Amino acid sequence: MQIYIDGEFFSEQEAKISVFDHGLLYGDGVFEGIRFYNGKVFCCDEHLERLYHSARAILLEIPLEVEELKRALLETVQRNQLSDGYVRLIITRGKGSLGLNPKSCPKPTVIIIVSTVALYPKESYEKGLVVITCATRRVAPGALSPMIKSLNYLNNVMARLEAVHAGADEGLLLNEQGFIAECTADNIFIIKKEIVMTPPASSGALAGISRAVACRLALDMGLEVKEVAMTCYDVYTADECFLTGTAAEIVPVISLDHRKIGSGQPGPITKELMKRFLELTTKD
Ligand code: PXG
Repeated sequence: MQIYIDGEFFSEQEAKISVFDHGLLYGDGVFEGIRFYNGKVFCCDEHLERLYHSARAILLEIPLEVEELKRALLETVQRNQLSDGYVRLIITRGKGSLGLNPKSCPKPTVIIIVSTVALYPKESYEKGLVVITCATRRVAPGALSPMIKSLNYLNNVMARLEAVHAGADEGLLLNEQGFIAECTADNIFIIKKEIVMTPPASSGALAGISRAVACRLALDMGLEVKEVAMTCYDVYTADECFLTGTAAEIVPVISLDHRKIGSGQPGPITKELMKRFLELTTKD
């Protein structure tokens, strides 16, 4: 593996950053998880735009113009000679002193890692996921905006642990008001009477890039698509449910809190969306 750090390439063994990097010390930084299919980076411009917005929101100036960063990303992908995989683009606050003031960090660290992608097992796509509602609430927008894809994932990690301990495949996070925000690294959708619905960003959801793709595909199918604040009741009584995310793509959900959703099998609209998503990522 060839890993990019601040303009240079290193082997996996040689790729190292300082223990004084505030990305490590404070989770001070932002990232993107991006896929490439057949050597082509999927939704590259959308991911870069979100990265620059996340950085701007935390007053972190990425030391490269967007086109320069894009070139570095494409070069890292090419050097790794994988046709399908995953890119982790990370910008940390950089090396500083102990003490959380970012002013002690003169230069952000730019890291690009290319790897094979760890997906849900194939059977999850055929059988669907078992999801539980977590007691851990999604971090409140007033504490840290869930729109920022930051290096602070402890909230999500705690929720994922709850799901693991419960023997579930994924965990659903509610916001402080009890409305559904998202899963630990995926957005959630339900379908009811052929209307495709997903929580708005204001409920605590990340503006997912796969979420936007799924909305577009649903519109192409002639379906109505709505952003609506929803509670667990809406999922329990939905006809279908699925998750979207860069790693997961589109994956069906068959139960929430041990209650069957719809027929308890991946639904027909979900399956059609999965098929169309696959077409999108396999076309050249
Ligand atoms: N919500 C959260 C909290 C996420 O972290 C999504 C929704 C889906 O967004 P996209 O833009 O991917 O459709 C995410 C995405 C990883 C990893 O390595 C995490 C994500 C994406 C890729 C890799 O854990 N999270």
